[in-house]
Amino acid sequence: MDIISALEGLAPELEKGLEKASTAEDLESLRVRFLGRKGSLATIMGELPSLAPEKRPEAGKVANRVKEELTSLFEARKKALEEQAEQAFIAGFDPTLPGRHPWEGTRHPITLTMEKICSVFEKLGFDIESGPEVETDYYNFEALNLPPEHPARDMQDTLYITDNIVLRTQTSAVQVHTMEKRKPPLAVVSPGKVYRRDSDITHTPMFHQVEGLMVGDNVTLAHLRGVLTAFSQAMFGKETRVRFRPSFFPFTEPSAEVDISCCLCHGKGHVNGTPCRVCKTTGWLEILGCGMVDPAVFSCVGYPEDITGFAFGMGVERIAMLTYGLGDLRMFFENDARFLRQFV
Ligand code: 2NL
Repeated sequence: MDIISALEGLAPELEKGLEKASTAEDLESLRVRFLGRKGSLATIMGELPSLAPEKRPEAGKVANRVKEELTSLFEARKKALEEQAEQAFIAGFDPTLPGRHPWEGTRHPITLTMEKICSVFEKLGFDIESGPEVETDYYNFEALNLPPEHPARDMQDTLYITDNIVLRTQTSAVQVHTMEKRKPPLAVVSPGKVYRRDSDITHTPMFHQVEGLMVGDNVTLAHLRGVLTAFSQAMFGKETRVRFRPSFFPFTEPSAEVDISCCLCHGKGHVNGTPCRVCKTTGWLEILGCGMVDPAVFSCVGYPEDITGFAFGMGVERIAMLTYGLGDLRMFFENDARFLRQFV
């Protein structure tokens, strides 16, 4: 066969191949076969020197035209395949489907609990105050009636930064600052992070606390009971029973711990005949500590001798566990999104 008809045969042959090609890989292997360095066109062109010199220009022209033809056949098929793919995509695409929504995030259950506690006290007339997590020994201990040699300092395993500077072990220091700044009467709550040298399944070195303080002329134990009963029922439900049990804190006298009737067994100690796992059958749950502020604390901040007040403190993790019925403190600190997104 002569070179010219061999060249002319390439385009029809390619057309047949392209009809069967349906993927980019098919197209590429055809391109290599026809237009590649060792492809059909190149092979035929390799025969050119065997032609008589006067026939070569004619064959060269045909070769160039065929090359263009082959190229445009490729382009046309490529475009057709792309359009086909696009049609297939459009056919399988439902523009009325709702979009995929990214998770917006939720507030942490500890944050939610702290906000709930604070909002109850705000409605009772308390102001919210915050302060530094790094405190001097004076604000964290001494102003709260815990002098350097006081045995109660051993009760709190403190994280010291220097001999004189500590990570606060309770948020009471905020209230000492508040009393230095403001004259009575006042009512404040101080939510925030506190730190202790303690770490096991029921203790974390950092946890959250809300403390409160009300000071004025003739603030009595009756006010303490009224406010904390109202708080307990707003937090755990109107039916909640509240009891005050004598206790001891260095900064209050008298002192008490507040128990509420168990939110799982409603104070019965058992659920359907089985011992209650939340209150361990006692029917009661301790939720906070409180008392009448010791006059020594008032004298530290220069308040008049006859002023009275009450104070209280609670652990937010504990309140959150009771509110949401959780058994394991560590869940609050693992930041597993599957846990966290359940709280709104
Ligand atoms: C608890 C008990 C309590 C206070 C905190 C306080 C603050 C001032 C003066 C007097 Cl400025 N007292 N705070 C009083 C009694 C108890 O906390 O069990 N907390 C987790």
